[in-house]
Order: sequence, then structure tokens, then C-alpha cells
Amino acid sequence: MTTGLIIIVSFLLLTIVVVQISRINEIAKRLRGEEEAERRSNIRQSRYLLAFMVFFLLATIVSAWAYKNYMLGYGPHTSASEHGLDLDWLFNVTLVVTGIVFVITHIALFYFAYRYRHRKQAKASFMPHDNKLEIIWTAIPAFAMFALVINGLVVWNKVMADVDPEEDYMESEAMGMQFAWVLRYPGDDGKLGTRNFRLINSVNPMGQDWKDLKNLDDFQPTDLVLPKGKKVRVRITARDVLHDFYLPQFRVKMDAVPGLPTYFVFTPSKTTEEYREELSKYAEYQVPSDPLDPSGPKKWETFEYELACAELCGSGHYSMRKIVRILEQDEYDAWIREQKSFYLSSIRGTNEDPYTNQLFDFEIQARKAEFNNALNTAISGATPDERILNLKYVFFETGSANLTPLSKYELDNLVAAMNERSTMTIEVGGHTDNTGSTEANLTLSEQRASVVAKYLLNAGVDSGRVTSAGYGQDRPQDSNDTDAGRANNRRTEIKITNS
Ligand SMILES: [Cu+2]
Repeated sequence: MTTGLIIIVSFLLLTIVVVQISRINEIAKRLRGEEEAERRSNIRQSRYLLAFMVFFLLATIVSAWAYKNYMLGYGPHTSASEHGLDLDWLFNVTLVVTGIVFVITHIALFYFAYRYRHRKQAKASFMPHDNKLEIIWTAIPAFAMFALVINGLVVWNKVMADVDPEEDYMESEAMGMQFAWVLRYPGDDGKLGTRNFRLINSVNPMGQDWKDLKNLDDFQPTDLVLPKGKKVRVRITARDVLHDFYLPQFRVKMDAVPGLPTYFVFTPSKTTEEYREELSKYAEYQVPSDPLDPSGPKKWETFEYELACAELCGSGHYSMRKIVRILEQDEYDAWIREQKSFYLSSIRGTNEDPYTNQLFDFEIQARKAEFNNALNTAISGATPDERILNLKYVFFETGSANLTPLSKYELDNLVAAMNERSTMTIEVGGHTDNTGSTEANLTLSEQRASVVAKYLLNAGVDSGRVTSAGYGQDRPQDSNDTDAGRANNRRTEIKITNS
């Protein structure tokens, strides 16, 4: 029984062995076929790689050539600043060195993939160590890197150097905020006033401290305008998050960091006009600027330098663009003369103004000139009505006949005019708006006119030359329905009765 079982099992096992051996043969045969397929595929792919190498290198060179006139540093886009030429040179040196390495390594990469494709019986050569080879592939890159870094360091030190306080330069400021650049120039004093972030509000975007007199002539232009050939130091700050002050055509790029003032010093070397002229020599810029308007201006004609933000600073990042204009010195001087002090145009006389109780010298002068002009016009007036002059800057406290402190400047102009023209006689006339009762207004206007007359007498004007009269609300010059109209109606006039 046991022997029979053993025989049966042995027979079964033998059968399995025979079946397995025949299957191995089958598999081996199939394997040989697959090897053949694999061999062919290897050859094919190694050739594809070679073809790709040629295509890839050619495409790299052809596309670089095709787009060279659009790229900074090439064609018409040579740097528009002095230091930019050094940076472009540095960039080109690096490009040549890395370009050579790029071509060599890519040829080697694809050629080796072809040369060492799988082959039957091929054996890898065994090379555990080669001193000479290791010295070569360490020393050459080390030397190249050393040369590039030293070169870069020299240029870096030159480009990043701050100004020497003795040298001739101008300063301006750019503050990045979400999402705009605020620019600031010093006024006639050539000095930027102090700022304090605590003073920032909706009317004072930079937080200028108006108590610092240097701030009063600073102006905030829409465009960044600079003269050609003048060294400029830009103070760069940020109000909220990181921004980056980027002038691509000038190779200027500096982070604007909240709480950490940075700067960049550069000298523009090409005016906007000169840059456009250079662009006009290239076919790429001879096409219409707006493809929908083929007869419109060409690309080169509409070119503008730009200031951009190069730090992704939020959803409105793209809108942080400003136009940069480089002008010849005389054009720049003309532009400067047109600029209005931010303080005078936006702060003077508002709640923010710490100087509401005083006049600046230039304002006193301007008001004097304005008064004398108006006086001359009135004197030469043909009709009695034309011989009336409004004392524009004489004011009284509300509802009273007390002169405001600043009224004295206008009254002193009048005194000076009276002294200059010894035969001139005048009548001072008081007027009010229609607020309050008619009688009260009449009385008030009489009192006010007589206060002005008294001021003249006290200043030494002969009493025979000045009379006063109150007209109350009877002679409105403007509508009494608006604040501005009522203010115009509360006026003090002089009528020239003899010149
Ligand atoms: Cu930004």
C-alpha cells in the first residue's frame, strides 16, 4: 500500500518535472524573442535621442537668435543706465561660459545614451578611480566658478556702492504699497523731509511730518522723471508688504521692505527719445503698437520705460506700474518747474495743516502781488462799480467784528498802497450773507467796515482819506444757498473814490 502510494507520488512528481522543463524551454524561447525586440527598441531609441539632441540644440540657438531683439541686453535693449553695461557684460560672460558647458554636456548626454545603448555581451569597463580625471573635472569648474564669482563681486561692489556725500547727485523716493508706487521728490531745497509711519492716513500717504519744513516743498509726481546723465539715489521703502523696485531697462532691481529702507544708485544714460530712436531701427518695433489699429503709431513710437513691482505682493500686483521718463536736462528743469508741492496742493489749509495760523513768506509775497494787480485794475476802472476792490484775505471771526490774525497782511498791503498814492481816497464797505436778521447784519457790516477803517487810521493814513459804510446783506455777490457763496458774500470791499 505504502509502496504503491510512493510509486504514484513519484510518477506525479516526475510528470511535473517533465512539464516544467518543457515550459522552461518555451519561456526561454519567448525570452529570446523579447530580447530581440528589446534590442531593436534600444537601437531605435538611442537614435531618437541623437535626433532629439540635434533638434534641441538647434531650437535653442534658433529661438535665441529669433528673439534676441526682444531680450534685455541685446539688439536695441542695451542698458539705459551706466552700471547696466557692467551687469550686461557680466551676464554675457556667464552666458558664454555656461553656454559652452551646456552644449558640451548635452552633446555628451545624448551621444553617450546612443554609444552605450544595450548590446549583447557588452560589458561595462571597470574603473574604480582615476586621479587625473578627478583633478580635471574638479579643477576646471572650480577655476571657472572662481573667475565668475570674483568678476561678479567686482561688479557688485561697483553697482551697489552708495553715493559719496561730496559728489553731485539727486535723491528721490519710491514707496511701494498695495497696490501702487508713491514717488516723492525733494523740492527746491534738494532735501526730502522726514516721515513717520504713524502719520500715514488717507491724505498723507507717505506719513510726511509737516512740522519738518523740508517736507513743505516735496512733491509727488505721477511718473518717475529723471534727467539723463545725472546720478540718482532712490530711497526705496514699503508701506505694507514686500514689494520690489524694478526698472528693467536700467537694470535696477531692489526689494522694498517694510521697516527696512533700501536704496539704489544709478545714472540714466539714454533719454526715452533716444531709446525709441534705437528701437525704430529694428523691424520688430516697426509694427503697429495696437494690432487692431494698423494705421496707428508704431511700437517704437509708443515705447515707455517702466517701473514695475517685481515681488508678487497680492491680487493687484500687476497694477503697480509707473511710466519712467528720461529727459534732457533742460526738459527736466521745465518739468520740475511745473510740479506742485504736495503740501501746498493737498494739505495747506486742511485739518492736517499745522500752519493754518501763519503765512509763509512766498504766500505773503504772492498775496501782495495779487493785491497790487487788483488795485491797479480797480484804479483804471471806468465805472464806479469797476473801481471796487474786494479785500480777498480780510476775514472776521464768525458773527463779530474781530479781524482774524492773518487779515493784517492784506490790510498792510492796503496801507502801503495808501502811502504810495497820497491822493487816493477810499470808502471801506462791509457786506454779510443773509444768515440772521437784516438789522443785525447791517450793524455787523458797519462795525466791520469801521474796524478796517480804524486799522488804516492807526497805521497812519490820514482820516480824511477813508470813510466806511455797512451794506449788510443787501448786495450779495454770490448765491446765499451754498457755503462757498455765503463766504463770498461776507466780504469787505474798498471803493476808490479818488485816485
Ligand atoms: Cu508690489
